[in-house]
Amino acid sequence: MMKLFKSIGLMAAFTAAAPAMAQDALETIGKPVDGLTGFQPAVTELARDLQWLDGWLLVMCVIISVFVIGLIGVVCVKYNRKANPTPGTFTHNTPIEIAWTLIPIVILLAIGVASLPILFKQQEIPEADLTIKVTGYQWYWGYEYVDHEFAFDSFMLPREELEENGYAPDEYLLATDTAVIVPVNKTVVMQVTGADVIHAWTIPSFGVKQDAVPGRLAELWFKAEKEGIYFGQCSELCGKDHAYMPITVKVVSEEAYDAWLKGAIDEYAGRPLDFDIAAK
Ligand SMILES: [Cu+2]
Repeated sequence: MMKLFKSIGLMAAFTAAAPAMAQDALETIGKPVDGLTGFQPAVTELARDLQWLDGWLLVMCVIISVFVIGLIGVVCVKYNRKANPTPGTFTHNTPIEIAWTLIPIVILLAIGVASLPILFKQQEIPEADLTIKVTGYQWYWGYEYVDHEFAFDSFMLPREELEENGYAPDEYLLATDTAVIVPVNKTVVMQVTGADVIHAWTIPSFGVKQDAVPGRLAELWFKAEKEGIYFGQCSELCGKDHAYMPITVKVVSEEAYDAWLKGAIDEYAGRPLDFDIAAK
């Protein structure tokens, strides 16, 4: 009974505010924070993988850099004109040549073995629970929930409209009037294209970024594991308002998603919800 009341309440709340859903209890997770460096929190397996890969590559870079700088130091000290007045005249050293051929091969293998499976995981698109087509325009994003045949556009909110839409003042340049709403722990496939010039769709916390190229339909996928609000920004220079076409994604519970979907279908005119996304 409690559950019924809860879902009726949720439905009412989400239906009333379908186009610009209020924040409710959703936590803002994926956004840039002043003064911080590093990655935004990872909420998908893809993002965790690529952040791990970044760490692994950093380890390799540090080892190589320390080694090379150390060698330069040794040469400067030991083989300067004062310390070594008569330079050697030999041109070959077989052991060293074997070493500087084999060691880079091992390094490249260590990088390749670590990175290729991660790349393939991103590029091999799994079966979708939900498919959304996103189109980049100068200068906003259009979203089409292809399973439900409705679509809406998403524009950046001006500073003075942030508060009424439930966003904090520092979310200017990130928050949009409509958000992409997706259910938590579901595989979402985004079909990405551009209408005029090349844009790029990204959500850093999901570990996804894809160029939106006119005339091509690229795909990316993610499975967000944490409810919350996530932001991204167009990531391919696309003209004068490139900086003003951000991306807002809200990852919500399945009940909240279903409730939003009903409202959104009414609002944006599509066929009625005639299937259960959980059963798909
Ligand atoms: Cu752009």
